[in-house]
Amino acid sequence: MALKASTRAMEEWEEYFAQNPAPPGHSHHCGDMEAFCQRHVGHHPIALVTSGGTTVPLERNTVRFVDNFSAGTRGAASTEYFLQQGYAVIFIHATSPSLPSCVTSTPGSYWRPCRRGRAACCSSHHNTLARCIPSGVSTSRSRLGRLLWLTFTSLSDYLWLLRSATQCLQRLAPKALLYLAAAVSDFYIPQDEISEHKIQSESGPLTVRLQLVPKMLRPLVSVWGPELYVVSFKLETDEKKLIEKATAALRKYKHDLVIGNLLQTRRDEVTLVTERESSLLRLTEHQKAERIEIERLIVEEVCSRHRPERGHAIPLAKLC
Ligand code: 9Z3
Repeated sequence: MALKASTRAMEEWEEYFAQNPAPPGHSHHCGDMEAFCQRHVGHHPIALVTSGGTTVPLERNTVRFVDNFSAGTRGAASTEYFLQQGYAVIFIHATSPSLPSCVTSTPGSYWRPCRRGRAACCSSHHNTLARCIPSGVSTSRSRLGRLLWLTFTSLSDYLWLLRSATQCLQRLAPKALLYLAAAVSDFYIPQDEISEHKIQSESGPLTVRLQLVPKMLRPLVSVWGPELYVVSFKLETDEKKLIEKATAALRKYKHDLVIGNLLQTRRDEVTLVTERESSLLRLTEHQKAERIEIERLIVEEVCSRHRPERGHAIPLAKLC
């Protein structure tokens, strides 16, 4: 019997990956993630933490780009608290092209102090200065051995890493979770519309038409990592929209938890939205005086809900 060729139309997210090639060094990053997961399987639960804002280039030889706001604090601080909770962490974070590169002749990675009394992680391997992470970070060997950090700049770099990391962690389910704190662009310029060279100002004011990025949470939950515990963040600036939008995201993508936050108050309070309830997590005045970070409360809450030692219950909706 002759095999019938597949006539299935490509999903939008598949087209995105077909049109936007993997960034240089991607297979190397995949190898790092595979090795990291192999090392920790059976010993530690693993969290993937994404952090920082993606950029969308306006030119292929990029001089200008559109950025998503994020200082990277949520992801960096949360990483530290996941480590404290005994998780191994793949920390995927934005690197700013404006930061100086951190070149060291010493192989491997190390910690060193940087601005604002915080500590920065540097890696000769990735040759970049990473985002700051909270002071008090342990330099103990065991903790560093539980951290793998990889960097991205553009939206496309981020999505390639996200997909590969999710597929890698799926093999460790239910002992792995995704904690998606990166601020990811909803808009981009497709490859066939992007200017090759620097856009010239002689032609007058610039009009840019950005297309919608396919919603990647959909394949992430249903195809790449169906058995993973998935936490996404919803960022709004209008208080009236927050819960409604967070609930809508949860219903649409059928993952485990949406953490809603307002740009203005994100350091002090967040709302946890699940299928069953929504609950406010807010720092008390006493906690603020004690300099307790909201990320500590968030991560403790996420870990108690994930409960990797028992395996989290997969919502029925995910299995349908
Ligand atoms: C967040 O909401 C993060 O909590 C923040 C953290 C970016 C506000 P900072 O880095 O701030 O500490 O300065 N991330 C937003 C994730 C995101 O882009 N979500 C999408 C959306 O809101 C849906 S997946 O539409």
